[in-house]
Amino acid sequence: MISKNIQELKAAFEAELKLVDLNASTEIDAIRVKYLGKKGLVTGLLKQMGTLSDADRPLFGKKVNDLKTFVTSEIERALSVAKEAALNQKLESGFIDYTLPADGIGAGSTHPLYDVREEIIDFFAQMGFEVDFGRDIETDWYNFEALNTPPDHPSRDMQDTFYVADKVMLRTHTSGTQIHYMETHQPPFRMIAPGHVFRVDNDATHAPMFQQCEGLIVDENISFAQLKGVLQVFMNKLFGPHVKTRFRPSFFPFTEPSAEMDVSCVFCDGSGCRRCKGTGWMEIGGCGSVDPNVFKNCGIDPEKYTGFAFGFGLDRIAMLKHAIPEIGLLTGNDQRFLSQF
Ligand code: FA5
Repeated sequence: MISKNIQELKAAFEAELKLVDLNASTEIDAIRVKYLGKKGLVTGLLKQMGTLSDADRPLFGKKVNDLKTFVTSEIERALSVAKEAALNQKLESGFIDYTLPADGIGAGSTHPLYDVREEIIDFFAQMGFEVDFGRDIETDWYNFEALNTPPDHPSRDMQDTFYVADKVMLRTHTSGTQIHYMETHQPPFRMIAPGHVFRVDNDATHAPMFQQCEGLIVDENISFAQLKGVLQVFMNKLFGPHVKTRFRPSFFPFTEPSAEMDVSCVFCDGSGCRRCKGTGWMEIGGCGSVDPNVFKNCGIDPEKYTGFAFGFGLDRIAMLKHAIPEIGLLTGNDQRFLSQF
């Protein structure tokens, strides 16, 4: 009889659980309370123990405990199904659980070219230079003609140009920004112009797109000696107090006299190594005293004013600072390379 009660209760529980909405954990919990609660039906069976003979009691006790274990595990199973269904429903409706641990994302860092540019801007801003970023696309006038480079001038071959239209090009150097600046400012002034430049050029140390920084000072009695002084202090700031500079005579149509500036090799301290091809020196940029024709093209009196200009490659500086063997690494966006900085 008692055994029959237990079996009926088990069947009733199973029937009830079958009918319950498995998405509704509150309904499942209500069944738990109904059967396993303090006043629940399974607990109630145990209270009948007192009415049984000593002989029947152990078997009855075991059967009630088996039923309790069965009901408990079925309730737990139903609750976990309900929990998963609820989570799926939330995910399908676009729910995002912000409390879940996230995938690790490494902290980024500034790009070495950006760092070099900021260092240059900081240095010259402290010396009173204004910053003009210029424009990536120039006309023939700003990129060449106003810089004393007429159409048939042989020096145009020094910089292979990407044209976007007739007499319109991606600038081949930042020197054109000098012209824009001189057209709109009267001396005395000092300015720098960092920015991207473009040339048909590609090997380990030359890229088709790279960055330059132009510099220009115009005032009365500006001399080449001052140019050398400024660039020497600048190189010491970039590469350290032991670095020396050297000015080799060169040619640019917009400066006279002109020079290429080298720094003593930062890898071998000037004694000669593989990177400086045994010379002990590395080229950084060009410079010179502003050609009077350039002043005339911009409406500045060359009898009254003199000036100096320089332009160097930021990629080259970053390569020297960080011993980067290939210029392409700087713009390749390879995470393994960038994460070193
Ligand atoms: C010029 O571009 C002149 N406008 C510099 C100048 C400015 C001279 C003002 C006088 C007065 P040059 O072509 O040498 O000069 O380039 C200057 C620097 O840009 C080079 O020393 C080098 O550091 C860098 N450079 C030139 N071509 C490339 C290239 N393809 N890839 C990376 N860097 C380059």
